[in-house]
Amino acid sequence: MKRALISVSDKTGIIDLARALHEAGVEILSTGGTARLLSQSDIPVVEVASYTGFPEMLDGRLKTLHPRIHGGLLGRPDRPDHRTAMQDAGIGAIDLLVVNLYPFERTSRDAHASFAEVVEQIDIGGPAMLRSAAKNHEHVLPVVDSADYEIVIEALRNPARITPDVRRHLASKVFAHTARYDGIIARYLEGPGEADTPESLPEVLTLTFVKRYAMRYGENPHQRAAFYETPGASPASIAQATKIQGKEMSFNNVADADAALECVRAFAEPACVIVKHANPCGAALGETVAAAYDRAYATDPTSAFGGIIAVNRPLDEATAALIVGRQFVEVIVAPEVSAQAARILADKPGIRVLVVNMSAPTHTGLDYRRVSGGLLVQDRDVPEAEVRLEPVSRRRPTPTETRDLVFAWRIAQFVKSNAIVFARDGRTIGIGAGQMSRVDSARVAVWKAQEAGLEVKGSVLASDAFFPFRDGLDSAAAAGVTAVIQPGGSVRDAEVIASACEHDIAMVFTGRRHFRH
Ligand code: 93A
Repeated sequence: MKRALISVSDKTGIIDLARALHEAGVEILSTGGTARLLSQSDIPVVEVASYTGFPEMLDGRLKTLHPRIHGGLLGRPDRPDHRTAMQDAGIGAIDLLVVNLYPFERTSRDAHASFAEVVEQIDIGGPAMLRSAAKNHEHVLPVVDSADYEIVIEALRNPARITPDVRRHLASKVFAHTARYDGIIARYLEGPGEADTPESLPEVLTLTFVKRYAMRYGENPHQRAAFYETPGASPASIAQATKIQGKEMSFNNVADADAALECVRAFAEPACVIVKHANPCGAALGETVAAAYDRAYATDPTSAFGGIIAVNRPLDEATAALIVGRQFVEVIVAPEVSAQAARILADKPGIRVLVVNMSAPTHTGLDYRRVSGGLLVQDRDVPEAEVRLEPVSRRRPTPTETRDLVFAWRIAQFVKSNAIVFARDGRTIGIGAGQMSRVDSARVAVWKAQEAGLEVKGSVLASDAFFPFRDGLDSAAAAGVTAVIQPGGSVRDAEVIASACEHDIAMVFTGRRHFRH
């Protein structure tokens, strides 16, 4: 190793590496800020500007984009024609490249940074050099991660350690890194609102997800698993949640916490949603978070055991005390946790507590489901900002019924199909999930309400899809339901509406279906 180029924004560990290189007789080329730091540490460096004879200019946008640099990274010393061309042009080979990039991601998340400031953090020269070196990895060692400085120091002692596999690994890391970097920039520039039409979905889909952490196992212990993050994911997403205490998140924990988070953030009022096996098993609004939790829990205390609890207001002392005093809980999700609540939870160190920014816009974009040999892609089913309520029955819902209908509808969206939700006074009374027939879901919901000692009579009902026949409405009437919300759109809507009118049920159509599988 004769010549190295070092250009880093994050200067962690760089002095030790540069010193080791210098002591091994390696010439160090470096850009402005990095060169200054190394010189101050008495490590001799040659500034790239003096090496190329071309000054850094345009506010640093042009530092290393020069043939003497890229020729040195791309030229193949094993090829006589390359050697001659390089000699003729006065280009010397560079054997090691150490680069990390402008902190675009951090800056883009900084609420105080202007658009121009964020754009200025798009690194051009760094990725260009990294890609040149990684392409030519047989001859140039490309290092983008400070965790790999140790490999370089090892190589100085024992060059045989740098096997072709190590070189390929480092090159692969570079391309994964620059792909992620570009993905974050693309996301940022695209902005939050994606107005994709089915035709505008891409012909070829290349997805870049970055491993956030490995999990002990997947849905079941024999399945391997890891959590991958979308580059530039919304701060409101489960991927950006901060765990303030608790055991490792499991695969099912993440999936259920995501469902609970998405459901609870659909409400403007203080709300609590308890999720078990991907379905809400209780949900409620309340004057306070504690009241909302207490009422949500009452829907189905048996299922709430070992569940995931999400609230959309700061978790306070009263709620934390109520939860830990009463039930086993896997995960709590909240926008904030008060100091007193944190102290109470700390007594149960196993409980995973996630803090998520719930005021940031919910993420739209696409939804993916793997099927054998392919991928199903669709828009995410984002909750309606305003639920359309088209009255279709003779009797119109009262204001109280309307409030409960909208509440039940928002919950039904997050219940696996077929979904039936009974609700009253801003709380779920019974939830029927995941049955193959709508009538069975309704039966399950009635039965669960009875189990919990809650009165179905006088409640409202939400159905995630239309009633295909009037029998569904007839049995709702028999259970004592006073109002119904459903999408409408069945060929037998007239019969279903007739049933509602006969039973004096107030029925509204939303015009939108919420299947969830
Ligand atoms: O603005 S740039 O895209 N133009 C360049 O030519 C260039 N070359 C290296 N940024 C460029 N760099 C980046 O500068 C590196 O990727 C590194 O992050 C940073 C190091 O600058 P300094 O040594 O002045 O602190």
